[in-house]
Amino acid sequence: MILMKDIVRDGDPVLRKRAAKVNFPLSDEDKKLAHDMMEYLEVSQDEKLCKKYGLRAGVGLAAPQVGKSEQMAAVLVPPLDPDAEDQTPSFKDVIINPVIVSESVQYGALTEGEGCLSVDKDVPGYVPRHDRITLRYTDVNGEDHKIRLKNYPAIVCQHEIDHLRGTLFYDHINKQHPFEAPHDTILIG
Ligand code: N9Y
Ligand code: NI
Repeated sequence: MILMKDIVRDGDPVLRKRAAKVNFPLSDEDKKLAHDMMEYLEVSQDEKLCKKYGLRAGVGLAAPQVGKSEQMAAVLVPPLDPDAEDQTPSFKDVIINPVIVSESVQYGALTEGEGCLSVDKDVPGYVPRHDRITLRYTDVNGEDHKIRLKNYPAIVCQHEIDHLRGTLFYDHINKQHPFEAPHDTILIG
């Protein structure tokens, strides 16, 4: 099981490298990596298990964050309404070789800014991203997907894809005016 000690921290060059494309069919090692990354998210989102294992709850985890420079990330976005009957996640999959094939002109940013499991310090400020994206990726079974995402799930996937390109969330924050976003940025969450 992936624990906090396994998560690579800012300063490690692996977080600044471009990750390599993943080949199919997946090797047993890549299958295990995909499984372990999703397991981390599931365990971390269970309040009791999160405490028990001393984790930080997360909605995404990219392979470079566990020291593997490969284009793979697990995403587990909880349902929008925590009290709804249907507790199906808004988005759940391991995205492999993901590519954003189109993006809205409209920007979006999380009201609270962003954090990262690989960044221990708080870096306040808006992280302007595209509000809507069309994403192409392959899943662990080798099946191709082309999906549209908006708002929070779109923000999460862009944060993960950034990890695969060597970018960290604070790279996007305006250094002089952290809470100034490009004109017409909608605030999310
Ligand atoms: C994990 C990040 C990814 C998200 C950050 C902003 C958009 C994607 C992550 C650090 C601490 C908080 C945590 C988080 C959460 C939110 C809702 C429900 C449950 C991947 N990462 N977080 N960032 N947790 N948990 O670095 O999940 O937002 O690359
Ligand atoms: Ni991150």
